[in-house]
Amino acid sequence: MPNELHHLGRTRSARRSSYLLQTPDTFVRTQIPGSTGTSVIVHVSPAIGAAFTQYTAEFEVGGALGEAIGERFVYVLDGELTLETEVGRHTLGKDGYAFIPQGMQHRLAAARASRAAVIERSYRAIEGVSAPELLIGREAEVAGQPLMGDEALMVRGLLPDTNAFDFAVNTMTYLPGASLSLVEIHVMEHGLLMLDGGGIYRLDDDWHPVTAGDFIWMAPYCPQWFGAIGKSPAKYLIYKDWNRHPLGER
Ligand code: UGY
Ligand code: MN
Repeated sequence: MPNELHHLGRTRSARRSSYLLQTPDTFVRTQIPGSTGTSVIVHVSPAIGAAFTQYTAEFEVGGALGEAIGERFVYVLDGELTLETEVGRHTLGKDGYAFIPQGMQHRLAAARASRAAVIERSYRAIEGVSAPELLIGREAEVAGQPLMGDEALMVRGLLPDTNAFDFAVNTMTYLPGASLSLVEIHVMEHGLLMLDGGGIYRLDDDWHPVTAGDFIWMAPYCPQWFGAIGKSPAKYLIYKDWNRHPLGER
């Protein structure tokens, strides 16, 4: 879509070796095999060096997403999706989510026009630990925990923090003026979708204004910090690889 920011080739999007900031004016839609009536915006994939893929799926009425290659996490941004698996049928409304284990046959279909954040990766099994099972939830029903005791920054862990899971997906909600208490530098990579509000994201040695709708990929060890600005809370959905030995395959 034409956008004023594009006048003379300007955009807030930025691609550096340790991160990608992708703003909606630069989103390009494509299709993936097995899907019908559904476009995807692939935000990150192994093509950029990530060990996972994250995309936004935009479903027309009756649109559907086919099988996943690995394990799949789906978070409904708008609309309503029906998830059919061998063990039953579930309806996911806005803020509803599902974890679908690797190898589980399923179909995700839209009863009305819908959008969802989708994360997929190859599962890293641990000997002696049972693989995770299908999980359905609603973000609003997950209890928030203050990050390092900061009541102005609430974290909701959407998946259980057990060794069965090899990744975490959390929401983080910042009251206006709240910020991370440190510049984090860690081995885990992130896929981050801004859901509400905005602020300033420090990525590596750069500071970027960010707002709802933006996507960020942070490579392992990318220095990162966020401060919320504005009169309403800032909230993002964030993926990280988790609970695995660093010497294993990524
Ligand atoms: O979980 C995290 O690493 C999170 N605190 N990182 C972030 O918000 N950039
Ligand atoms: Mn982090």
